[in-house]
Amino acid sequence: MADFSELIKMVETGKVKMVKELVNAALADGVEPKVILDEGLLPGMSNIGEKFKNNEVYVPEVLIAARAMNAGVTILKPLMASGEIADAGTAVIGTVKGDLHDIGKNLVKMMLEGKGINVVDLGVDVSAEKFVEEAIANNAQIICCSALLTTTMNEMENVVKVATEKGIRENVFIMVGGAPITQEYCDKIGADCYTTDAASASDAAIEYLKK
Ligand code: B1M
Repeated sequence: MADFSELIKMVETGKVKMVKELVNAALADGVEPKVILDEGLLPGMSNIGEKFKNNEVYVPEVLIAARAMNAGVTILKPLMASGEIADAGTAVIGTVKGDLHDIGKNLVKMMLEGKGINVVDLGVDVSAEKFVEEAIANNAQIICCSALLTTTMNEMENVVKVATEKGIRENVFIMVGGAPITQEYCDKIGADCYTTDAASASDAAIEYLKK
């Protein structure tokens, strides 16, 4: 069995060049791309997620680790069958209508990808209708809404309403988060899950997909 400890460390510490070299070396040794992904790249990202959750590292460290993981994924992607690279499930993610803050949303996206979830990033200023249309178009099991403004967070309630109107409410897990969001708010609007940080969001998402 290949030893991925070095690759895991290089992802965690954001060493893009070393990650590329180690991924290429593993491929040259005949290791399956999916094994490199599951046992080298994803655990590296998962480790940094745990540290981030425990305030042992901060946003910049997560961003550089994600960049390193993506450098490895870019090498593996063309070598893997479609669906193999992120087969845990699909989530659509965005920052709600009227809101342009995307740093937290991008962190949640990276953590979800770090769990092997396929993420469709709708960007910022996303209307409730767009969240639901894209969830349907991409057969997503999860909708992730981020909001940083008290003036925009109410669009999350519309996401729940539109999902109900379009008949997908029972089949989609609606996750909400961002600085002004609370568990109480999540319950009030009838969303499924509130988490305080990106790593916890990815834990909750993968737990839901495994059920
Ligand atoms: Co603005 N901004 N901003 N801002 N901004 C805040 C949010 C604010 C609290 C600052 C303040 O007044 N103290 C305030 C909001 C007040 C309120 O509504 N209560 C504010 C304001 C008022 C504004 C403007 C209105 C300012 C103006 O123009 N007068 C304006 C609004 C523009 C708009 O969106 N329409 C504005 C603009 C901007 C910038 C463009 C300059 C910039 C955004 C750049 C960008 O995102 N690309 C900006 C920034 C950077 C901030 C602060 C300083 C930092 C936000 C941030 O990125 N934090 C912020 C003050 C602060 O928080 N100290 C502030 C880091 C990020 C990692 O945290 O996004 O909370 P966060 O994500 C966390 C969790 O919340 C969670 O995970 C992350 C951690 O792991 N999380 C989720 C997030 N989404 C989740 C989803 C989940 C689960 C967890 O499940 C789906």
